[in-house]
Parts: sequence; structure tokens; C-alpha cells
Amino acid sequence: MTKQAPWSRDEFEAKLRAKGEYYHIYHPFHVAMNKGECSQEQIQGWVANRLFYQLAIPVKDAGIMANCWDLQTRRKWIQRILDHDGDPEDTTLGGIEAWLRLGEAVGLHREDMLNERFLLPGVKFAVGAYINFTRKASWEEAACSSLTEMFAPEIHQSRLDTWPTHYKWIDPEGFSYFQMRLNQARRDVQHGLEITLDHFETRKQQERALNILQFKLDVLWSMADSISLAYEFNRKPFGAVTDENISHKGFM
Ligand code: AHQ
Repeated sequence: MTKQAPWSRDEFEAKLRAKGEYYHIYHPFHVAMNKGECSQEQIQGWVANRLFYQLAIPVKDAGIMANCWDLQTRRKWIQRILDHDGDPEDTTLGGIEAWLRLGEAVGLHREDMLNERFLLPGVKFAVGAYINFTRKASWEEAACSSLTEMFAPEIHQSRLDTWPTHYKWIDPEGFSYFQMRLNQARRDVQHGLEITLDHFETRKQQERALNILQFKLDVLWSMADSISLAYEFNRKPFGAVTDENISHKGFM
């Protein structure tokens, strides 16, 4: 079989961006949420479960840095950890604290969010798959998997455009996380895209990059599926045998 020529840099970027059609902004749960069709319990369930993803991001990014010997890359990548954990040098809220305040704004208690009271096994497994991939992959392939954020500004903006109208019971202070991510995501994507376009050179490597991005799109879609099953279709884990929230804790 003849070896296929690699795509040009622009063609490769366009192929990556075309994956946006599978982004979780189109998941029925997110569509319903932005249409104002979610109850307070459904919003709470989504916020409580998405916290686990937010807590995992700096752990994931620290794992990428641990695999990366390139000083210039680390000098940039470390900002992602500071964005989420908060920068001790400045008073701006870190993303995790901002997410916890979103949780309080939708009526959740901090300790319930942090002790995984509402965390669904399916969400935890999807996030665990993401962390495990980025730990084992090269730092360049792990960087590529963060490129779902090419589509994130649109989803954060869609929440800022719709939630204040549909969910007047939520203190607007809670939306600061979405506002913060608009610029942070755009900056992250610029760096992640540069790494990806530089690293994946042959056609075979470029096809692998698309598959890595699809893996991460699967992670995000599967998280929404688990949340939807539990909070939209009222099929919580072990719901057939108990009303309690039963699932393992910790183990990451
Ligand atoms: O808040 C999000 C965030 O900080 C990140 C980091 C990035 C990564 O490294 O994988 N991905 C990501 C995402 C965030 N928010 C999600 C959302 O829907 O609110 C979207 C998600 C992403 O697109 O990967």
C-alpha cells in the first residue's frame, strides 16, 4: 500500500477542529441544560460530578510535566496547574475554588462535593481513563488530548449566555468559573495546538492525533452519559436495590 502523504499544517489543524462535531456541547443533557430544562437537582448532580474532572485536571497536568524534559514547555504548562489550584502569588480565585463556589451557588455543600457524595462511578472511570492515558502517553500525545478545549470557549459562553436567564435561583457569582475559562482555554489551546502540529508529522502520526482527540471526546461524552442516566433517566447506580448513593470512594 502506498504511504499517504502527510496533511499540510493547515489541513491537519482543520481535521482536528472538524472533530468539534462530536463535542459534548451537543450531548442532549448539555442541550437541555442550556435550554433551561434542568431541575435544581440535575444542575447539582452535574456540578458535583464535574468537580471530579476539575480536581483531576491539575493532577493530569502535573503528570504531563513530570514526563516533559523541555524547559520552555514546562514554563508554559505550569500555568495550567496554577489556573486550577490558584497562584499563591496572587489573590485571583483558582478554578477549583471557583468551581466549589459554583457548587455552593447551586445549593451544594462543600463537604458533600469534596467527599464524593454524589460522584457517579461512570464519571470517575471516564476521568480515570483520561488521567491514566496522560500518565502513560508521551507528554506530546498527552498535550494533544487536551485539545478538546478548542471547543470549550463556545460551551462556557453558552452557559454564560443562557444560565442567568434560565436559572435565576443561581447566584451569578457562581458563574465566575465559566468567565475565567474563556481566555485561559484560548491560551491553553494555542500552546497545545502548536505542540500537536509540530509533533505529529507523518500521516500515520496525524491520524493517531485524531484518534487521541476522539478518545478525549469519548471521555467527555461518557461523563455526560453517566450524569444523564442518573439525573435525567433516574437510573442511579444500584438504584434497583437501594435509595442510597452507593459507590467506591477514592482509589485514584
Ligand atoms: O474547565 C475545563 C478545563 O479546565 C479543561 C482543561 C482541558 C484539559 O486539559 O483537558 N479541558 C478542559 C475542559 C474544561 N471544561 C469543560 C466544560 O465543558 O466545561 C470542557 C473541557 C474540555 O473541553 O476538555
